[in-house]
Amino acid sequence: MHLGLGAFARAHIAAYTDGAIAVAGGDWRITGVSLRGEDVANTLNVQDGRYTLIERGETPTARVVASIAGVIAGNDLSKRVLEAISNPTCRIVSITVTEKGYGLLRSGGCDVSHPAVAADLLNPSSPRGALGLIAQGLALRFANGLAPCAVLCCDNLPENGALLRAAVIDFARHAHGSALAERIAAEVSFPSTMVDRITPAATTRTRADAAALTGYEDQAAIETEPFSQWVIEDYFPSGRPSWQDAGAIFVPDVAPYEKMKLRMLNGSHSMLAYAGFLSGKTYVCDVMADADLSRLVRRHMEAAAATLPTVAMDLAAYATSLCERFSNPAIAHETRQIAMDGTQKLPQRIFAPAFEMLQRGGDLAPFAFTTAAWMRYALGRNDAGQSYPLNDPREGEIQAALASITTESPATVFSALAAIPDFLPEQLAQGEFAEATIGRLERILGLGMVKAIAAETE
Ligand code: CS2
Repeated sequence: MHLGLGAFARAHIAAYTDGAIAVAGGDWRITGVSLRGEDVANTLNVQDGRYTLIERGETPTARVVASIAGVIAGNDLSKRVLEAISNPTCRIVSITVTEKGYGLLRSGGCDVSHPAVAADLLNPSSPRGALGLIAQGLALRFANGLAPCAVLCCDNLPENGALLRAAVIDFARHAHGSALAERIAAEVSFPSTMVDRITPAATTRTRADAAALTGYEDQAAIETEPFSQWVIEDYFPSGRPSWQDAGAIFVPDVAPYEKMKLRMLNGSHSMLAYAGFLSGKTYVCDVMADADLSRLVRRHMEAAAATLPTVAMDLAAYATSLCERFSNPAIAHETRQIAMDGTQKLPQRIFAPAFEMLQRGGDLAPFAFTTAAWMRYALGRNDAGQSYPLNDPREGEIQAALASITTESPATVFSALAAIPDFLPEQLAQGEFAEATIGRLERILGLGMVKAIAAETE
C-alpha cells in the first residue's frame, strides 16, 4: 500500500517496484491511496493503474509502469484502506505526503493541532489522514493475528524512518492508548530511506509527448529525469520486492546519505528557487544558465558539503553531477514549485547545516543568503511589485508576522519572521547569523534581487 500517490511516488517507488517485478517476479503490486482528491484515482483506475513515465534525457524515452494495482480515493477511502492494510497480502505501507503532510514532527512526535491529525483523533476508527490510517491499520492487523508490516517513509526528511515512527507511536498513544503504541514500538519496522528523482509537475506537453512516444493517449502520464537514486535500510520483516534489481541500494544506516542529499541537493534547490524566482527565472535550467546564479549554486553545495560527515561518496563529484542534473534543458522544473512550503523545508535544508557551521566558526554566507532570499520571498511581491501566492501551510502565520511590522526594514522583517515558533533556531535568530542575514536582506531590498545576486558573488 502506498499513501500519497503523487507524481514523485509514481516516478520513484512505483518505477523501482515495476523494475523489481520485471527482473525477479512476485506480485508486489501497489495499492495506491490518494489522500487529496480523486483525480489521480480517476485517471489511473480506468487504465488498470498503468501510466506512461517519460524520462527526459537528451532524447525523451517513455516506458509504461504497471506496478500500481489500483488507486483508492473518495468517500469510502478509510474503510477500503483499512481493509487492505489489515489483509495478509499487505506487507509494506509506504508513504510520500511531502514535508507538510504528516502532522508531525516538529515536536518529535505528532502535531495534534495539524488538521488531519486533529480530525483523526476525534474519530480514530475511521481515519482519513496518513498517521490515523497507519495506526488503525496496524491495530487491525494485530487484532487479526497478522504479522506487522513495514512502514516506509519516502519523504525528504532527515532520518525519515525514525521521524515517522515517533509520529505514528505518538498518534497511536493519543488515539488508541499505550498498549497499541507499545506494540508498534516493539514490532513494527520503520526503515529510513533517501529518495531522489527530480520530478516536475506534469503539463499538457507531458501528455502530448506521451501520445507521440507511445501512440496512446494517457491522462496519467508523468515526466521525470533519467537519474534516480534510492538508498534504503533493509528492515522488512514481512518481505519486500527485490528493489536492488532495479538499482536501489541497501545500507545499514541511511542517515549520512539523507543528510548529503538534503543539504547539497535540496538546500541548493531552495536557494536557487527563491533567488531564481525573484530574479525572473522560471525554470531551474534558466538559473543554471546564469553565470552569477550558477556560481551561487556551486558555492552553496560546497558550504553544505563542508557540514557533512565523510560518507563513501565523493562529494565534489556529487556536486558536479547535481549541477549537470539541474542544468538539464529538457526538464522544465519551475522555481516556484520548489519555493513552495518553505517553512517545512528550510529547517532541515538550511538551518541545521547553518547551525553546525556557526558552532564551528565557518562561513555562514551561503546559508544567510538563502534565509534572506526566503524572507524576501515571504513578502509576497517581487521587485516589480507583482504579487504571487506563497503556497506555504504556515502562510497565515507569515502574513500575521509581517502585518505586525510598523516600519518595514531588513531588521524588522528578519525579527518578525524569526519569531515564528519552531522555525528558525534561537541560536540563529541572534548574533552572527542574524547579522549576516539582515545584511543580505538589506542588499536584496535595496538593490533588487538581480543586483544582490551579483553582489553576493563578488
Ligand atoms: C525539491 C525536491 O521541490 C523541492 O523542494 O527540492 O522536490 C527535489 O526535486 C527532489 O527532492 C529531488 O529528489
